Amino acid sequence: MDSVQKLEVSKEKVIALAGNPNSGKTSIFNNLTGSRQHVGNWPGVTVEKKEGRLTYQGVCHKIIDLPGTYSLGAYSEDEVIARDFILKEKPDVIVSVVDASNLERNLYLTTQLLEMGANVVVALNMMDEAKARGLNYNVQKLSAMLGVPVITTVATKKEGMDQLVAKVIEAADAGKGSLLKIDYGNELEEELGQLESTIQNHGQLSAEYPARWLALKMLEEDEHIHNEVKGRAGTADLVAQAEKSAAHLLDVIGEDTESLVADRRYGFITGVAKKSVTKRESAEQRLTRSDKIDSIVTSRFLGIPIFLFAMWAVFQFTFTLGDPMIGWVETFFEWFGGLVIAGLTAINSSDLVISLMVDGIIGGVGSVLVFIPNIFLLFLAISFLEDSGYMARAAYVMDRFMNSLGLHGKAFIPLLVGFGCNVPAIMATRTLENKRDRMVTILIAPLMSCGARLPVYVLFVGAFFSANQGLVLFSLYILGIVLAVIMGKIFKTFLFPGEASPFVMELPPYRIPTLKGTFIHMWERGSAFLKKAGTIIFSIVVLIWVLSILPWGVEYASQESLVGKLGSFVAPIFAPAGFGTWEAASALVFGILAKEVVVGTLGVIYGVGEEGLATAIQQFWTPLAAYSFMVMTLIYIPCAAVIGVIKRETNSWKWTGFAVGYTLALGWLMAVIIYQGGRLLGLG
Ligand code: BGO
Repeated sequence: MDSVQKLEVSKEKVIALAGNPNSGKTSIFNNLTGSRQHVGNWPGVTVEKKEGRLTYQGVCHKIIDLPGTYSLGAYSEDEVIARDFILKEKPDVIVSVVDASNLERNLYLTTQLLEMGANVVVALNMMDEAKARGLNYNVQKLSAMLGVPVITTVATKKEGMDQLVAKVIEAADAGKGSLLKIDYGNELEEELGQLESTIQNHGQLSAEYPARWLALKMLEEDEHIHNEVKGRAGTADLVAQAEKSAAHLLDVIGEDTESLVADRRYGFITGVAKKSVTKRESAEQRLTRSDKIDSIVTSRFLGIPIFLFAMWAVFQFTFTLGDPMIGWVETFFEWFGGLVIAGLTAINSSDLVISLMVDGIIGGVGSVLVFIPNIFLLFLAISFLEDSGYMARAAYVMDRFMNSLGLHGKAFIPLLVGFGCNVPAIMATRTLENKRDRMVTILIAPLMSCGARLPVYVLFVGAFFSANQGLVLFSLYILGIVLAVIMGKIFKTFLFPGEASPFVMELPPYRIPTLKGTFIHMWERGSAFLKKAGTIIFSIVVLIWVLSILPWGVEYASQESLVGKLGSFVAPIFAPAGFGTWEAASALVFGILAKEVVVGTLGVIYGVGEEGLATAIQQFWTPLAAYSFMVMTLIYIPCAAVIGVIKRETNSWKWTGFAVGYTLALGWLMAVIIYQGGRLLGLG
């Protein structure tokens, strides 16, 4: 008997109850412990500490009632007690008592527990109240999104108690919980990642605290944690790094990290609530400002039209403001070209050097740089939409649409990133846990029209479709999205079948973006293009120039030059698509190195001259052929950097080769269909 009792005592698990005041925590505590309660104080303070015992299948467990709190910051004694107990005593299970009639407010504490990596079981209490208020729960979804068991209870009627106890013991036996990772946005995540690695180098700290949680608290400048870390030996580097990061974030975001974290956490919670609870509308139900806007922006019928309108408005903005700026940059390069010729002639430079400078470098790099204003304006508009909170809604709307096709909705976030550049888009697929969903998204991401394709569009749209610039550009971006969805469906059905895993789309509250923040985000994206123009594109146009003057003695950039011969060899393939000239073919071949180079190559071959590149291409393309050429540029073979990142992320040459092959075939097919179809309709 004695030995049995000893065995039972050694198995005793510690179960803590956490929850907001009035969530029904005491009622659940009483139900679980019956009369076996002990009331005392938490050490060193006058806050009441209640402990009790629960016997389940002959095994006794200790139940601790934590003080009722809304959060686990360090603002009140109650919060500090609850937090310290979780961190230091590491209870086997925490029952997060949630008032189901007030899910969003209550989940704030739950998400904090999950971010600490606690082993949580949610008691979704007051289900009777929730029902009376017309709330309908999808408990399975809620549980899948939080990644922990959720048991519905009505504590006053002892409903759900047996299931709760069984689940709690099961969780206690299973051991550690899973760590919830809320996405705190690029800037914060970057700083968080760096701080996390530094923490991991401090063995003692990372053994005591979850590294990501500690990093977050340090960035939030949580005084309690700050002092705790500061008090340890050898943490000066960590403290200094955290202070520097927090100051940097304050500068970039324009608000303190704590508010940003709270916003994002509520964004996550709003996403969870939106998917797991439906409300029977009642007139008194108060809608917050964001809810009111969302009721229109994410509505079933208006969501997609509003998204399309927003995209159209972005392109209209890009052109209306960008057009005059192109003129200024062109004038600058004409002037600069003239200056270089005059300078080089004055110092008796050879014709070859003048040609390299004027035809090669200024013609090639200059013809790409001309479109920098459009690229920056596009990124300005996208940054504005992102910072305002709209992009998250666009992803939410598309999530529903993608889900209806059996695709993973979260895939749309990386795809939206692809509007800037496909490289980070493919890297962003790491947020998809399921390998199959991830592969599908990697394969379709290159179909999203990145900023590097923009110079090609702006050149051709300006030359051939001046009356409907925004609309034509819009059609190309939409074509990219539509093809991505169609190909995604095909890949998902035939190559990577399987159920989509559940996920939460964060919906942060709407806000008016700050001018500084929007410009910083625009600069972060746009400056990469400037850098690229000065390095990669510069090198490639010099290479193309060399190929244009060889073999020695040939007429510059003629069909007999090496570039001409290469283009002529490939050109027949493109004849059915309407652009079977050697110039177009070599532009596409070199465009594989970087998409802007399509324009750069044309710049080198035609020269920017006095009449400009746009006038030059008007002689060789018809509007229909120009459109099919733009479609080809959009779809065919991802650029070298994207091919590289696909290889790295898929770790497979087979799938990298597949991405190259299918985009080439699809691009060619679409261009031919558009060109031949257009001709049949008498368009060219
Ligand atoms: C009073 N359903 C309903 N409807 N009520 C519940 C439930 C539930 O599932 N669970 C708890 N309550 P605590 P904290 C009260 O005390 O356990 C009720 O702070 C009253 N008291 O009965 O104390 C519970 O420990 C007079 O209500 O929560 C209690 O987390 C009139 O929610 C309240 C009406 O529960 C808070 C209610 C004198």
